[in-house]
Amino acid sequence: MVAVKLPKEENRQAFLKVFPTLADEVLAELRKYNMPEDAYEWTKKMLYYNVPGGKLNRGISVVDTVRILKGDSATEDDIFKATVLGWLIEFLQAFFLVSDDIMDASITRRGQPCWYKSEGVGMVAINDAFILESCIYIFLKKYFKKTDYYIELVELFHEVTFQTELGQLCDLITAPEDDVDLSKFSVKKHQFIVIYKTAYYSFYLPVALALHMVGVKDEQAFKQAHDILIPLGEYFQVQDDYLDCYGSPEVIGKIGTDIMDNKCSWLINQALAKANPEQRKVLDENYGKKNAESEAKVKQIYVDLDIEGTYKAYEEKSFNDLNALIDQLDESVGIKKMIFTEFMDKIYKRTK
Ligand code: GPP
Ligand code: MG
Ligand code: MG
Ligand code: MG
Repeated sequence: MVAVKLPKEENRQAFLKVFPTLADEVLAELRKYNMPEDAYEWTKKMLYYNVPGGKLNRGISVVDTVRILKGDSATEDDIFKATVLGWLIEFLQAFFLVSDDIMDASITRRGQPCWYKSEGVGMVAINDAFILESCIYIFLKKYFKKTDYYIELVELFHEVTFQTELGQLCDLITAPEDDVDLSKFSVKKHQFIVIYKTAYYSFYLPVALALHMVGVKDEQAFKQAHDILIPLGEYFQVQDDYLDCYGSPEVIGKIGTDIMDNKCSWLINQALAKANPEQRKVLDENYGKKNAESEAKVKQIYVDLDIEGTYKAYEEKSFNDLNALIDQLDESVGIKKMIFTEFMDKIYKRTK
């Protein structure tokens, strides 16, 4: 029998402790294929550089959710399996981030150079991203092939990966480098992009994995979880857009690129809705330009329009709306309100 809730730091340490075991298992696969020593060392460095250094919220959420759902009946084996599934989301996240940083021409990630920017890596990072994705299926086979929910896990990872790639596609084609056209942006378009590129893999996936693990079969459980986790994920990505401009790089571990990258960010959509013709002209002339002066002009318009104030009001309203949604959930289908309040606790008013 294991406790329903562990102190936060203890939980994180227990989660982290499993990573070296998983890294060793990937490396054992390389040995099996007689990989040359330099490729073995490369992969070892790549795994440690890209997988464990983040907040780990997504991964730890699987463990938290299994603890909440199983309560006193959770065994050590349940917690281990949930930890492995949690790490698989972290591998998926590493695959996405390594690729996203190339596509967004980002500079730093988690307080260090992006992997493709680090010494001697460059475009090898594309293949490394593919390897990170492959690891997911190696572990699913190793730890879950004998379970009766193996195929559900495999299909879920495939589906959520595809959804994220579709979101990333829209994110990219709404932000062409050489054709800034702010009339293509809208709040609706932003909402579609963020739900697909972030909400599915960051919020729906951890809970859906946990539901499969504990044997929930009722479609209603998945639907109700989906209907609360997607808006939660949307709120989380609005925070990410806000922090891209207003977060401190030392705290968020990355340097914002959204204005220079011509991104359909939440902030620019709010600014477009509030701008007078003169301000609109400044935005049209400076958004998406790859120089610091133009970026500063856009940021000044955000200040003049009090976009920070608009964000604070949005944050407050989202908090209330999401709590109201959580309150309406029907626990009889196999979910618990506490799963979702835990998520809220992790992200409300986050600064990183
Ligand atoms: C976050 O966008 C979305 C992702 C990291 C998903 C990427 C998906 C792929 C299929 C590669 P972002 O660019 O705003 O994130 P960040 O601000 O962390 O760079
Ligand atoms: Mg991106
Ligand atoms: Mg990015
Ligand atoms: Mg971002």
